[in-house]
Amino acid sequence: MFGSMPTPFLLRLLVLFFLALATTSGGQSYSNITSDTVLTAGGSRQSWPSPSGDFAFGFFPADSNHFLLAIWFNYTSPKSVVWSANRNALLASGATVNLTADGRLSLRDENGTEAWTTPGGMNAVAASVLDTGNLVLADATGGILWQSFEHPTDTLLPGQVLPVNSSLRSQITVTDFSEGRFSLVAQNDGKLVLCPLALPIGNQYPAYWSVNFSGAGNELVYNANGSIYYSLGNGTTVPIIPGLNYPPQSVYQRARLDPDGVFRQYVYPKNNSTWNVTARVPEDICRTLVADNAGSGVCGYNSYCSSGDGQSQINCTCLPQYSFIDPDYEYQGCKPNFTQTCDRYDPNSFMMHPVDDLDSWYFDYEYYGNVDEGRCRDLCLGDCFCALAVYWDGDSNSSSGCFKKKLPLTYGHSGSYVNRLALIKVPNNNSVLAPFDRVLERQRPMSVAGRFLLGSSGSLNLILIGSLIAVLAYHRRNRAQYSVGKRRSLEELNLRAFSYKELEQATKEFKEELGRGSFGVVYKGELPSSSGSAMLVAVKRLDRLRNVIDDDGDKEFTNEVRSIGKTYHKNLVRLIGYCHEESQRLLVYEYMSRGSLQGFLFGGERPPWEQRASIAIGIARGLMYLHEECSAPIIHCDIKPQNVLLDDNLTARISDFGLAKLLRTDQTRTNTGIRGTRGYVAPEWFKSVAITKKVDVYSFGVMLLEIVSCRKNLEMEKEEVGEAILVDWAYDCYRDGKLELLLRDDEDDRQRAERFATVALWCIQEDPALRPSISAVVQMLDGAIPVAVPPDPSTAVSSRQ
Ligand SMILES: *[C@@H]1O[C@H](CO)[C@@H](O)[C@H](O)[C@H]1NC(C)=O
Ligand SMILES: *[C@@H]1O[C@H](CO)[C@@H](O)[C@H](O)[C@H]1NC(C)=O
Ligand SMILES: *[C@@H]1O[C@H](CO)[C@@H](O)[C@H](O)[C@H]1NC(C)=O
Ligand SMILES: *[C@@H]1O[C@H](CO)[C@@H](O)[C@H](O)[C@H]1NC(C)=O
Ligand SMILES: *[C@@H]1O[C@H](CO)[C@@H](O)[C@H](O)[C@H]1NC(C)=O
Ligand SMILES: *[C@@H]1O[C@H](CO)[C@@H](O)[C@H](O)[C@H]1NC(C)=O
Ligand SMILES: *[C@@H]1O[C@H](CO)[C@@H](O)[C@H](O)[C@H]1NC(C)=O
Ligand SMILES: *[C@@H]1O[C@H](CO)[C@@H](O)[C@H](O)[C@H]1NC(C)=O
Ligand SMILES: *[C@@H]1O[C@H](CO)[C@@H](O)[C@H](O)[C@H]1NC(C)=O
Ligand SMILES: *[C@@H]1O[C@H](CO)[C@@H](O)[C@H](O)[C@H]1NC(C)=O
Ligand SMILES: *[C@@H]1O[C@H](CO)[C@@H](O)[C@H](O)[C@H]1NC(C)=O
Ligand SMILES: CC(=O)N[C@H]1CO[C@H](CO)[C@@H](O)[C@@H]1O
Repeated sequence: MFGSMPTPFLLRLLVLFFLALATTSGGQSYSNITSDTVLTAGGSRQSWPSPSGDFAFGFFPADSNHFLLAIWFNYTSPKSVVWSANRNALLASGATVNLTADGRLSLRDENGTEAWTTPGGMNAVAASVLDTGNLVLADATGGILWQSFEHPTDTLLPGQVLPVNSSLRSQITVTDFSEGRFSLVAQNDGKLVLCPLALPIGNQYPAYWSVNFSGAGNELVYNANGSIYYSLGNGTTVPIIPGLNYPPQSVYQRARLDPDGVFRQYVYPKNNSTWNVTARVPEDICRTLVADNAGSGVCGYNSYCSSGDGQSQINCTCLPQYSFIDPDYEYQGCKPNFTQTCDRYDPNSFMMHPVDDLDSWYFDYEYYGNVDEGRCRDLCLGDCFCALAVYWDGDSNSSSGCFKKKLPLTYGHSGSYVNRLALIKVPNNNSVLAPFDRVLERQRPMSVAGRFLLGSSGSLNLILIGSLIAVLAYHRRNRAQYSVGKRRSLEELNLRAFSYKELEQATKEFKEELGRGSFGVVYKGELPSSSGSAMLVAVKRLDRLRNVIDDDGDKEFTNEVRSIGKTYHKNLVRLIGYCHEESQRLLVYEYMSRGSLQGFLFGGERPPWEQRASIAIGIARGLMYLHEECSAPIIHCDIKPQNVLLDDNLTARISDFGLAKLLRTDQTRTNTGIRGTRGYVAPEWFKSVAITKKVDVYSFGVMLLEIVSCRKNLEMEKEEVGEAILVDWAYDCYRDGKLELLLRDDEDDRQRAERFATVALWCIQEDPALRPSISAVVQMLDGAIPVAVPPDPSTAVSSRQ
């Protein structure tokens, strides 16, 4: 806030401010937006101009139906946003902004819920956007109470200052305004740093560029003549960007921390041209941003960075035969579109694709000196772990060398300065792709996605979310292939297509919420039926699918609904119908009166063993149907008690299957379901091994332990350290012959309870090859086949690998 700023800063700001005001707008008072004016997104009055019209403030169309409350250059082409209030949560048309009676600028969504506001207690009487691009709130005497210049997003304008403890944050991609991966921070210790951030948490990695002066009162200043400098508290200035070769009045200018982590200054001559880059920091981010254990680099994994002429954003390119996981979010990296496994590895199926001047940092695992290029190529080709070799010629100072590298590739960079030859392993013909694709049709393992993410350290959530996205992106493609030539209409499957209106009525305008999952909110509804009695339903509103709304997404939705609709089993929640209208996507399911297994197990008293046992078997049967019996096998990917519902008869019904494929990149930032799922996730998500149906077996095993013990898989408040993690404790109990600690009072059927616990220990083997298939699980639970003594889940390794 203004009042808390150090005095010299306040003075400087005021001086800059009044100078700018005097030169551009003749010192008038700011009276444009008063308390009786309302701007409406999509309405007739959406924005206000600055006096000269150079800037506008109001609702900026961020995409076809979403708006950003923003300030932008209104004469440039394209119009460039310089500040925004709601970059992480765009609003739909009908949103409003006005100056409230108590003097706040208040942004409300289309339902009138406040989405953003300036602080209360200021009693501003007017707001105005100035010709500097600054939005100010003023009191009756013209005194400034609040200004957007003090709350920058990713852009600085002439006259603007970045004081201690403030920062710029880049947007995530050129087209997506939400908070991205880089920050320019004027640190409290006096340094000015550019840092990468670990998404989605946003914690700061080490700086890749910095101005190292300690001391108080340092700040970054953008002078009206176009120079940008770091002003030290003792009066010294450290130049960062020198200034323009243009008369300042003839150009628009701005400096922005771009999505690729480069702080660039742009000018736009007013005689209508384009934004040109005049200076940038750092000079070449592909060479500068390197740090061990700090993410993938500017570009994502398995991708490489090149800076081009410096005018545009840096360029990320996938390795040959690799493709972007999501072309709209290139930073998420690339996946190989082939597999390489050590199981029956055949070097003759591969070749080495040479790319000049390409290298990557880290993940070297073998080095050979004094070898020639041919030898380097053969060393990688013969090694089933090797994804890439980097070779360089010797010279008078050093000998030639060869590095073997494994996936994922990090900090890939390319440019004439590199002087190394990358040899990339790719399939040499269709011999690898063809059988693989056939396998995909039958069982769809997700090996590629799993292997490109190595979860050595760092944020578990990040990796988890990343892998999920990778898997789903991959999965999605397979589904598309799968359904070619199977064009059947949804109606043929007895699925009912509802209109949005019908569902709105059925749910009484989405009044009663039944729960929230990773895909959206579930509401209770009541459908009129021909017999006169009403039928209860659960209506799931898929609200996290913003990006899916395009042609591709439409087809995808239809495909997924079709595949879900084809499933029919007494242990699955049945899909009754769907709604697919404009941007609305809803699914209508049978209503499950007894809620979720989560509530059943942990909601109160320990339920009787008999009920729990039949629920466990029911879930296993439902899963067996998904994996092995339905026409298009489905890996659930998110088996957990919240996703198992119970009907009137306490029959277990698996829900949310088949939905994983609809999940898209929006999830990276908005998903909260993932976190809750953590304890159920199989370890191979974090390793470079294939992701198969066995991930569901693992999750089922964790849940089975919860069912037999009636406790959650993580109980951090447990006094005994050894008991906090159920899967570890369960094995300890088993090994020590003390399963009664786990099973407690289930005396009457102790033998069966112990068998269930033992089956669970097989399911949670870290090595997926040791886990039984779900059909074997069903047989063991039924007592049809004996259960062997399980090895320690965390140490055993199968002999097959
Ligand atoms: C805003 O105020 C200025 C100065 O009072 C005036 O010239 C301009 O027309 C006003 N803009 C609008 C949209 O009323
Ligand atoms: C911005 O420019 C457009 C023309 O490109 C114009 O229609 C609109 O009125 C301007 N907005 C403001 C707030 O002046
Ligand atoms: C501003 O908008 C809010 C919500 O739309 C409304 O309650 C309030 O009365 C408006 N303020 C003025 C001064 O019109
Ligand atoms: C506004 O209300 C409608 C109807 O209840 C709802 O669909 C929509 O999601 C709400 N909008 C926001 C931004 O909450
Ligand atoms: C910056 O933030 C730190 C920690 O919050 C605080 O101790 C310090 O006083 C702040 N410095 C300034 C100049 O506001
Ligand atoms: C600033 O200090 C960091 C280490 O603290 C160093 O890596 C960096 O090169 C320094 N930057 C400059 C411009 O001296
Ligand atoms: C201000 O501080 C910087 C770094 O501490 C130093 O290099 C510079 O000489 C100082 N300037 C003055 C005028 O004392
Ligand atoms: C711009 O202004 C700054 C500070 O007044 C000054 O140091 C710099 O030399 C000026 N640059 C140009 C190109 O005029
Ligand atoms: C902007 O860049 C383009 C291409 O790099 C160049 O042709 C043009 O002259 C530049 N314009 C200005 C005003 O510098
Ligand atoms: C990006 O790099 C690729 C490969 O080096 C090149 O084909 C492409 O033209 C580059 N694109 C741009 C915009 O520089
Ligand atoms: C594999 O990637 C290449 C691009 O490197 C692409 O041309 C090819 O079509 C892809 N193959 C498959 C099966 O997706
Ligand atoms: C010199 C020139 O062509 N100026 C035009 C630039 O564009 C704005 C609006 O886009 C026009 O109003 C100017 O006349």
